[in-house]
Amino acid sequence: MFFCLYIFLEKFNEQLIQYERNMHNKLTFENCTVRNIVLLGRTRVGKTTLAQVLKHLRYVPPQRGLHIRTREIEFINIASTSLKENQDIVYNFNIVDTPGFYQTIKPPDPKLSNQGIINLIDDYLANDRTQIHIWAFVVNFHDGFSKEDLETMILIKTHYPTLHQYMSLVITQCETAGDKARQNFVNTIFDNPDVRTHQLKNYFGLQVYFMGCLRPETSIACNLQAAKSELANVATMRENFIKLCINRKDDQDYSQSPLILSWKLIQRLCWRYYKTNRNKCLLLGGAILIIFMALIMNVK
Ligand SMILES: Nc1nc2c(ncn2[C@@H]2O[C@H](COP(=O)(O)OP(=O)(O)OP(=O)(O)O)[C@@H](O)[C@H]2O)c(=O)[nH]1
Ligand SMILES: [Mg+2]
Repeated sequence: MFFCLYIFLEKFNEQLIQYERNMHNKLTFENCTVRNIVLLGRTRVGKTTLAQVLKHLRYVPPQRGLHIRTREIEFINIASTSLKENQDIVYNFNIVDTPGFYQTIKPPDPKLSNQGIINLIDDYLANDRTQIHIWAFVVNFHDGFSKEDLETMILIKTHYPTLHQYMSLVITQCETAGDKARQNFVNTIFDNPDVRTHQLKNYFGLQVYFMGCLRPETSIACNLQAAKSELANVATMRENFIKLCINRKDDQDYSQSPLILSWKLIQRLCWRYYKTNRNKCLLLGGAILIIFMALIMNVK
């Protein structure tokens, strides 16, 4: 009896599918496998360039300037079907490009403090998307490992101490660097006494990746030979990073507990209120203290 019902349902579904095909329905949707990736690091290291290269291999950034580029959290959403060989999966990458720490600005422009940037990221985690598959801490090969990079790493580790399973170190501007030079650079970072003291190597549980882009100088000079060599290197590095993203399992995501998020939100709201209503808060604090003292004296 159940078997007959099953056969009947199968046939019914088959006929409906056939009917839908004949209708030439173009408005169909696929399920997406989502990967959320957050880029962090000092200003000017190449976070935005990295996001753009993931989107478009041949991306050429503007020539290097001194001042910040990303002023608030920006989202780059990209999707592709052909990332894993022989598998028809649609991958949807949401790349979260954050403003860089230790900002350098032209004088009249407002500057975000490091704590201000942490607050922006916390707000994003609390309000938008809390499941992050990969956090990428970005450092620039060309600039070397600076004091600000080190302090940014320590700040991130102090503020998000449980991220090590989700954290990768990405070294950008490696399009012309050989394997040996890259490895030396990684050794310089991990041999740094402060990096050792703060046990930062273990914090990058997802290991080290390299990135780069077509250099603006090569593009301006229309140097085809150099462009081909840079592009080949970028393609390999980009592929390795994309493989890291797609090979994460669906349950390998970082989400802060709602309790911690709510507590951080309350702290920030109180702090904001205090900054705008300092006198009221001092009066209120004083009143609470007096009531508290009076209660203790009464109990005695
Ligand atoms: N050749 C080369 N140049 C790069 C690379 N990444 C960044 N740059 C240069 O560095 C500049 C700054 O890069 P951005 O991607 O804007 O840096 P950012 O980390 O997003 O900076 P903020 O938004 O200020 O935090 C770019 O305009 C490029 O000139 C890279 O991989 N290769
Ligand atoms: Mg940027």
